[in-house]
Amino acid sequence: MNKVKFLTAGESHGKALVGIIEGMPSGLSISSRYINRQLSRRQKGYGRGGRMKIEKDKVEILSGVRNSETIGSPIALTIKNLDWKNWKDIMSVGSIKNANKITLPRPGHADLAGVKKYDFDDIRNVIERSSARETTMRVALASICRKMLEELGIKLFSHVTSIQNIKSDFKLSASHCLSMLNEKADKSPLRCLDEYAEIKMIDAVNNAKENGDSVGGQFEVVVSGLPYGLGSYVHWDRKLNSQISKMLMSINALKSIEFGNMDIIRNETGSKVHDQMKNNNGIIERVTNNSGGIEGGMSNSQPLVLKMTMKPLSSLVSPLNSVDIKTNKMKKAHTERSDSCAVPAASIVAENTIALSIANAILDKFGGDSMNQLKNHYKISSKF
Ligand code: EPS
Repeated sequence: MNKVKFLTAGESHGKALVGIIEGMPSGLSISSRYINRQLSRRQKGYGRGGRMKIEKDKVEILSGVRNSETIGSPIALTIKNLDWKNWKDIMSVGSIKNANKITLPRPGHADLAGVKKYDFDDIRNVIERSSARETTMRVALASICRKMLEELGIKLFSHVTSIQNIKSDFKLSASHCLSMLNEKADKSPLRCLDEYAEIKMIDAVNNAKENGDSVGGQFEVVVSGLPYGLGSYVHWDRKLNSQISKMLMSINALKSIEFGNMDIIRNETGSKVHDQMKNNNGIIERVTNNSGGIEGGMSNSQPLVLKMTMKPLSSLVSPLNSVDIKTNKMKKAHTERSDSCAVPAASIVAENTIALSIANAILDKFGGDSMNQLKNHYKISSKF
């Protein structure tokens, strides 16, 4: 079942991030340039704070790749944290003299539950690993799966659909070219394809920033070119939507995931919701795609469409009320440099991270230790 396994490590302001992925077939062409492209897409987005001016995320491939191709062994990656030079003392692996302990938990963050869980008296220990910096390595690992999917003709796309309460009017249709849309979204400040809504969204980000506040929002992820039958209707944990949900809901600050056209699913009767079929020269086609490409826990060869909601980030320049974990006195929460909006970055994280789930489901169904074997199995079986 779990063909693709991965692990990430590294603190936000530590020396480096590291990651290992295993289960990838041999013979997949991959380069640090390809991975770096996804890393640089993740770093963009209006509303990012000072940190992204410091970091220039670049991966080093340590193992599992030879002569520009995977060789079937675990692939190990590392990405330096350039900001580490400013944090060497605070993040020292050796003993730290005069540690300035953080004792005022930020509401909404992992701080309070984290210190209680691990018996810490310094919230810094929680801040470092609960930071979304971890998603940098996740994107790097996932981009290797993305490359595998691309070689099978599977494409990934995402765009921001709302910031705070401002909604994009852009509606995706079957005639859209996803690669072109991705390029367009990459060039826009908030990855939004409705330029009029985006102006208001930017105002909302500016307003939040001026007030020491933050904004969340929603984004859509689309995967096209999927065959029938990824996932399962037989076992709960093999359903494609459950595998994807588990993977994507682990992204920092994400609060909801919805598959398909929820405006219709929530508000209409069954006869309007379910996607009717037609025979187009022996090929079964659908009139609509309200199901978002998943029926009964399996891909149904329609584009997979899902939406996710990100909460406003909880590191606030104008902090909320908190209680000191050392003295029990009520005070304002700890303030930490942060982003006022990270929805565009989260959309890139989800767009790449979903490749880990889809690659896993592909390898589970079609199998193969090399790309040649996988492509042969895929060519024969994905027709049916
Ligand atoms: C983050 C806080 C900010 C973000 C960071 C996630 O970092 P810092 O505390 O160093 O200013 O910039 O995101 C990244 C470093 C990144 O690579 O996305 C947090 O609290 O989660």
